[in-house]
Amino acid sequence: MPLVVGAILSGALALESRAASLIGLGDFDGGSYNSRGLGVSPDASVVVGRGNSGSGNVAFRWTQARGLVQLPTTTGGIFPGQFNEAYAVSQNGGTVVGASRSFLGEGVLWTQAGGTLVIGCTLPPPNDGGCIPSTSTSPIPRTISATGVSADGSVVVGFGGSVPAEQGFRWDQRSGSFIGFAAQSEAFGISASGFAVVGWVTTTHGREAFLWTQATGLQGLGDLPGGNFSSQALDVSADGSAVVGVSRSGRGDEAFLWTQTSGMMPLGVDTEAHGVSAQGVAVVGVGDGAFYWTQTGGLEKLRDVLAMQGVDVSAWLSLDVAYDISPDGTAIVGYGTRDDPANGNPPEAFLVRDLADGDQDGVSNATDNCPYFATTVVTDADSDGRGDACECTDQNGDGFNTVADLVAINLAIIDPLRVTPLCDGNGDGRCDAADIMAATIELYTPTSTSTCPRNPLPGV
Ligand SMILES: [Ca+2]
Ligand SMILES: [Ca+2]
Ligand SMILES: [Ca+2]
Ligand SMILES: [Ca+2]
Repeated sequence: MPLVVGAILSGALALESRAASLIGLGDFDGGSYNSRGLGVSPDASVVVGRGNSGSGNVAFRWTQARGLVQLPTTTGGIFPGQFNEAYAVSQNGGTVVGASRSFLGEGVLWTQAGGTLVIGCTLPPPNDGGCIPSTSTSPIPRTISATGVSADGSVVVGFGGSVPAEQGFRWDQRSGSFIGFAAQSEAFGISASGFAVVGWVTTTHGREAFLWTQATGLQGLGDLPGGNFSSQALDVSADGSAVVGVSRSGRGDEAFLWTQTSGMMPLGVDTEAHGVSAQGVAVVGVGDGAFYWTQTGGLEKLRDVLAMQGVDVSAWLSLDVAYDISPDGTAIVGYGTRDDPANGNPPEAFLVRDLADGDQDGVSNATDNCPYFATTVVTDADSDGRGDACECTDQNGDGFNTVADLVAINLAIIDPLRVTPLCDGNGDGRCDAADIMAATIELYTPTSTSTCPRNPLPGV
């Protein structure tokens, strides 16, 4: 009998979500103790950011197995005052982007296979250290920060040049296409498929947050009512539908959440939003410490949310800033203050994992087969692990990816009234011929490669 009971228990446990946890990522030996987590991969297995070693400020890539690993600098060494930071990481954790500012100042793209690729320096080959040559009318400036990367690692956004002549850019390695946004602009975020980019541009009013897509071009997002005109977008959701950042209102600077349907919404006085999960369900940033915002819960202290979920937060005096949240809303990174008076209560990078019900739909993480879309529907007609409600390219809505969907997508291209949220199978925000290709790949290699706003990442 005990064996039977044990079997039932382990079966039940397998269906339960793992409890939320809060992990300190430590710092390198030597130097001051000061690290921060700036970006997290969708499955929370890789965190990137910066720490401090005996040689100075260094960029890191963290995994559970290897801990903090220092990323190479563009100069090979580190010298006092040098600035190295890793900002974002691709879906499989293999591509990291950031800045490594020597006296020249270069953007960096680190890949596990290809090593370090320096973006934007201007020395001619062969002394260019692997610099990306300028291939368009808008030359890649020398001083660059690479701030965001698409899920497959192929499209990089950031900004180059120095104030006040900085310029935001989007660089597509596949096509070589380099787009420089308006003069005096910066780009900070990119959607999973790379079709949407956010940042800010300088207008006659002042700084204005923008959303750029291949279909619509540059769209100003306005600003919060009251106060001076000022807004900056700092992140876009993986599906491209929600933008967050900071704007000036009549009450001061406030974090905002923007969506096409609701426009720009203030989240609280003296806050700044740095990250947003798919479809704008959860927003993280900094206010009076790291905050966590949801439609239902409003603005909350991240530390309180974790404590409510039973996480032991006693080793931390405070969680100070949250910089990124995973598309499914279950992982958050940033830095906090350790309760360690003997060592001066140092700041340290943290990773929150397995936050309960990341997409806030009442379905536990373990049983949620549409983790990027809030729905209580969990039927999965074709048993591929992806729920019917987020079965991208299932344009006819029967839960299966079949030839009938190729026909249905064709009809939707001709008659836009027929377009469903599942038509956009390549996740570029449009229902067109490219989605027939995505549907065909899904049909013949059924590994859930298609993407759409309800499931913006392939293969999951
Ligand atoms: Ca869900
Ligand atoms: Ca399915
Ligand atoms: Ca179908
Ligand atoms: Ca599409």
